[in-house]
Amino acid sequence: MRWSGVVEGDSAYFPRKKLTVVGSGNVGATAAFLAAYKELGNVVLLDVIQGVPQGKALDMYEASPILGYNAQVQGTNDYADTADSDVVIITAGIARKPGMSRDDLLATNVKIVAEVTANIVKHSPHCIIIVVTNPLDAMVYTAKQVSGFCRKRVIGMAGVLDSARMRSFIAEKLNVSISDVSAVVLGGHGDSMVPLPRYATVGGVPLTEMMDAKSIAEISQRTAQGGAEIIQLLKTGSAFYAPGAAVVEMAEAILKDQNRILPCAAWLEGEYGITDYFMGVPCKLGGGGLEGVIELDLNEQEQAAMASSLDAVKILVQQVDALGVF
Ligand code: A3D
Repeated sequence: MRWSGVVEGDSAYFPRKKLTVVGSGNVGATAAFLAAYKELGNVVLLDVIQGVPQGKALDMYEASPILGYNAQVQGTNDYADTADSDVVIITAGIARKPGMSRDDLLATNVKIVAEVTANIVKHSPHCIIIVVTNPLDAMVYTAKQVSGFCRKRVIGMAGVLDSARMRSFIAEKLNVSISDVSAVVLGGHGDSMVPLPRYATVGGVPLTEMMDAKSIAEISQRTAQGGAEIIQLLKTGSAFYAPGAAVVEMAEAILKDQNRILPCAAWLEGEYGITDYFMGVPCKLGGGGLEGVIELDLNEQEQAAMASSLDAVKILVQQVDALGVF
């Protein structure tokens, strides 16, 4: 039998999209696996630790005949292998342990994210970067400053996760399918995040008509503490299944040009009265990355919550600037 496959250079050759995940720890490996499983493209998993990204990538590739996905998964310690990625997800850094706030990670992770971003930009000058490393609002700012990319190409993952937590708590409480629950969480990705129950719906019906105010307040509070709740249980690390799924939802929206409306940390240029800070807001994500920001009408209480969340973000940014890393 003879077979002649289509090779590079043929007019019919359509290379797959390329997704790099930096950091092959809990979040990075989960994201890489989900991205491969969803066939978003070929996946490169990079870490500073020798052997771990290679081992995890090989393990994922060996799962592909069972799960039936067509994606190459490559583990590496060399940024040359990430060249010409369409999307790069940054999860490199240290994670929270019990008793630590997200902000405690700042000094260590700024240096890591700055170094990672410089390497990414060198090898994939046209990529779109999605940052996951905490404290998220400070790290996505670091990636934007170091890359010099416009706001369309540097986005932070937080709102998709926080909203998913809120959606799951609502669905659990009302005993309805999570498919019918939509919710949005805005603001920074810290204790001052801003769940917006007024904009949550269940099967199109406003949540405020489906649930009493006390239960809604409890769910909003649990959402804001969602990361800490998992850390208390795990003791040695922080959440990774939902964060991995959340960042892959964003990557999919970009790689498949889906024009999804998802809450993300976006660099604001006047929206919500905020300029030159990242804040969690409803975004349109498509092939160009951040393709738009939706400005919701906020009531006085919601505006005050956004203002105090912005104050928390500003403190983080000041701390980053004071380190003088870039
Ligand atoms: P972990 O399992 O420790 O993995 C981090 C990985 O980064 C490790 O494998 C490290 O070896 C690697 N790493 C460290 N320095 C570098 C470097 N310079 N270059 C490449 N790789 C490096 O942590 P994790 O996966 O649980 O969490 C990763 C980050 O995501 C942490 O900062 C978490 O706090 C953060 N996180 C954010 C969210 C958000 O919602 C924003 C959710 C969950 C985790």
